[in-house]
Amino acid sequence: MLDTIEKIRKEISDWQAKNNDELEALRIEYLSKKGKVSQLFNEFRDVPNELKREVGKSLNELKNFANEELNKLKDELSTQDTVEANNDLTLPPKPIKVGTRHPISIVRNEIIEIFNRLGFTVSEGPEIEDDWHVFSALNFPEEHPARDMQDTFFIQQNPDVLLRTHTSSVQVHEMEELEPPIRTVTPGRVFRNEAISARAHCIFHQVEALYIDENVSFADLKQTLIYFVKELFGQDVQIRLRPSYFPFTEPSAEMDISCTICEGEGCNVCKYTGWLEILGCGMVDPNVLDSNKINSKKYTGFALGMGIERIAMLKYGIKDLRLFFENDIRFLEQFK
Ligand code: 2NL
Repeated sequence: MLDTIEKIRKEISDWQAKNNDELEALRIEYLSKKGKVSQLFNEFRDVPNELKREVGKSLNELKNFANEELNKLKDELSTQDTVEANNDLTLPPKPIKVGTRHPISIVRNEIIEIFNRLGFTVSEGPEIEDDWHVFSALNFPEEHPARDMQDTFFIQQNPDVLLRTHTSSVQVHEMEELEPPIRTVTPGRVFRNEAISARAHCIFHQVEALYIDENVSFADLKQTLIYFVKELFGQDVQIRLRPSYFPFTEPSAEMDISCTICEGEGCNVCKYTGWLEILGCGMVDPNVLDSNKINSKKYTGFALGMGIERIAMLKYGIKDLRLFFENDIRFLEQFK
């Protein structure tokens, strides 16, 4: 009996199968009810008692070995299958999972395109700046609170190296390099030393627009604003301007649009006022023009700036600004 077991074990180690049919034939020949291995189990009854232990053990090992070899061959055949399948150029391709645009990029691109249509060209500049481009050239007095360490990120060793707090610094570069007429739109990342919450982040995104030429008036600003919001939020949207203050514009205003959620009826998004604050704007302060060697007797200009996160929150009904920075695929996939 032990000899037969050894003989069959040798046969099994020589097993080969070119396809599943051959594999199945082997299984039937050895492991089916009437197969060679099962047959040995039947003969086990006649083994003398004193040998039963040893033979039984070998028999079990043989059966396990046969099953292992069978599985091994099965695995080999299935990898062969996939190799052959991959070589079949007529098969349809596996779909490639593509990403989606970030909502901030979508809104930024929409805003830029609207200003492009009005003849504004995109300008970009450094995120690491000096005091002149962020504050002094923009008419911020020496003691202005925005210069405070509390609001602005400075480099410890050198207070003249800081992260820009607004994209106006890029427009200072533009004024340095270009002669009017200047018509530029500036998207970019900005940095403020703020505690992170649902409504504020230390990193966020702005778009600013600047137009300098002879005879640019507040009426030009207003017409630009009306065109802009109607393109972005729809033709039915209303605007209102409230007087405001910025160091770099005079006069300055903040612009509200009629609430896109309740259309002015009053809801919790507009805090029952019917209006949503969208952007700040104004006529470029003559001091800013003169600081940048643009003759303020000859030229005037308007400028405006907005936070992209805020616009995206209103457009998509997003309640927590931190979602923009987490890059959770389940959030990002919703914007196509
Ligand atoms: C806001 C308000 C504003 C500007 C940005 C600007 C730039 C230059 C000269 C004058 Cl170079 N003004 N930019 C003007 C008014 C408002 O932004 O609330 N931004 C989020």
